Amino acid sequence: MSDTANCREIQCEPYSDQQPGTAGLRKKVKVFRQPHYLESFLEAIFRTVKIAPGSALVVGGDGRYMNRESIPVIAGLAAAHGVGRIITGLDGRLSTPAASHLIRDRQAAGGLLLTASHNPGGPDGDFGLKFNTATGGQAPEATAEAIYAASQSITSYRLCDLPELPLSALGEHDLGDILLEVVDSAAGYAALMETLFDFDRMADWLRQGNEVAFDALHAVTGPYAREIFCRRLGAAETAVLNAEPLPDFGGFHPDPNPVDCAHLVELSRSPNSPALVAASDGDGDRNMILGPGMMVSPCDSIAVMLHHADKLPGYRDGVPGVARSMPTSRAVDMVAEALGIPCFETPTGWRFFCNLLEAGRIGLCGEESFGTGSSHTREKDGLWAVLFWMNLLAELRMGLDDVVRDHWRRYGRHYYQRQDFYIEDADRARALVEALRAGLPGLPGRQLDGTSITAADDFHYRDPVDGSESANQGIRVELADGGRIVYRLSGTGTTGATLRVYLEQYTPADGQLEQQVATALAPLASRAAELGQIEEFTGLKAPTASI
Ligand code: G16
Repeated sequence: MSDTANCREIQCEPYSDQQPGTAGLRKKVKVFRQPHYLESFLEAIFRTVKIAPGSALVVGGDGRYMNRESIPVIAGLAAAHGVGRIITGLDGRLSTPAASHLIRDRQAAGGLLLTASHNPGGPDGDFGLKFNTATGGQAPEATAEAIYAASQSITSYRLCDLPELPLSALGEHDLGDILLEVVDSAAGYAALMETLFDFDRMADWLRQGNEVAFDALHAVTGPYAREIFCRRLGAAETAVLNAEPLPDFGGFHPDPNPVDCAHLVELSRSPNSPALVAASDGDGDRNMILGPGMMVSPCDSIAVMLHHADKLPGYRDGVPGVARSMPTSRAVDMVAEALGIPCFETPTGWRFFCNLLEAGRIGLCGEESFGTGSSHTREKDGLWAVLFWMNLLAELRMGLDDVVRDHWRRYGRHYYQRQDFYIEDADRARALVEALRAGLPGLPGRQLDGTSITAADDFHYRDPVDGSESANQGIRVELADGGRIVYRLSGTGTTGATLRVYLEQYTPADGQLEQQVATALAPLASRAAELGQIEEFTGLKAPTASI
C-alpha cells in the first residue's frame, strides 16, 4: 500500500453482479459507468491477487469506448496498492495477444486487459476487464471466483491522485507514486512473429503477385497489421482495411465470422479475390481465414495447421500435443492420432489451455469460436493465425482451397456449424439446459429420427496439470451415425442468454466431401431441435444466427 499524501480511502457500496464470465467481466458501458463500479472491481482484484510491492503491471485494451479513460483510474488504484510500474501501448491500446506477450517478456506481475473482445463497442455497447497472471494467461477459474467473492464486500478502495497520463508519448514517465512506460507494442509483437514465421518467403510470395486483404474492422489490430504486412512484408497499404482503431469500431461489430463479416465472404467469392482474405476481432485474438471461394472453418483450421506445422520455422520440431475446446469438432483429433501425439479436450474458455501450454504438454490449440494459438503466448492470437496461413500458402505454393480440400481427402470432413439462439429471458434458456441435464440418464439407446444416441453426458473436466475440476461445461450427445450435438449457454453476452447448439457430422474421405454445410447438417439440426425442445423452451423456430 502506498501511503503518500496523494493517496486516500474512498467509501462505496458493494456491487453484487461482478461475476466474471468465459473471459473476464463484461458489461454494458453504462453499467461500468456507475459510480465506483470500475474501482470496486479493481479493488477486488488487487485484494485477491496481492501483487508484490514495486512490481510491474501491463495495462491496455482494444481501444473501445472507456479504454483510455479507465487507464488513469487503474494507475491510481495500482499506485495505491504498491505497483511500481504500469506498462502500456500507445494511447493505452494493446491487443490481447500482444499484452500476454508483454507480460511474459517483461516479467510483469500480471496484466489488466480492457476489452469486451468481439462484443459491440461505443457508448451503448460493451466494455470489459480481465486479469491475466504473470504467465500471460487469464486468471484461472478459482482466482476469478475469488475476485467475485471479494467484490461482494468492497465498501472502500484506495486511490492515488496522479498527474495526467501522457499515453500518447512513447517512453518512461515518472508520475510520482508510480512509473508509466508507453511502449511500441506493434514493433515488439512483429519481432516475435519474425521468430516464428519465414518473413522472406512471405515477402517473396507477395512479390510474385499474391495478394492479402486483412480487415482490422477499426479495432486494435490495425497498427500491428500495418507494421507486419506493409512495413515488414512489403504489402501495399491497401492490404490492411479499416486500419485506424476507433472507440466505436466505426460501427462495425468487430467479430470475424461469416455473418458479421459478410463483406469479406463476398470479397472471397468475387473473381478477383485476394489469395488470402482475413480479419480479426476487437482485441485481436480471434481470426477468420478465407481464400478464393472458400472460408476455412475454425475447426478445420487448427487441424490443417497441426498437419503442416513442421513446415514452418517456429514449429519445425513438431508439437508435443494439441488441445481443442469440447464443442470444437474432432477434426484435429484425427491429425493428432496420425501424428501419435495427445489431443486434450478442454471446456470452452481459452484459460483452460493455459496450464497445458505452461506445462509444455501442448504446442497448438484452437476453438470453434474463431480462436487459434500456440505456445508463443498465452492468449489466442488472430494475426499469428493469419501469418501461419500466409506462410503455409507461400511454403506449399498452393491455393487456400486446395490446401483445405487436400486435408478432407486425407482425413475426411467434419461438417460443422454453431447455431445461436438469443433469448431475452435467460431463465428459459437455463430451464432448457436443466431439462436436458435431468434427462441424461435416459438418453443412451434412445431413437432419434433414424439414428440412435450412443452416449450423452454433461462435460466434466479435470485439469491434467493441477487436478482442478470444472463441472457442467456443456451437454454432449453422440449419435450412432457419427453425428454429435453439444448444447451450452454462452458466457460472454451482457444481456439475456444465448443458447449455443454445436452440430458436427463426420464424412469419411471416400464420402461426399463437397456438400453445402447447411445441407449436410440439416438432419442433425432437426434432431438437435427435437431433443433440446428448443421451440418449446425458447419460442424460436430457427436460430438467431448460424455460424
Ligand atoms: C472467449 C473465450 C473463448 C470462447 C469464446 C466464446 O473468447 O476466450 O475461449 O470460446 O469466448 O465463449 P462463449 O461461447 O461462452 O460466448 P473472446 O474472444 O470473446 O475473449
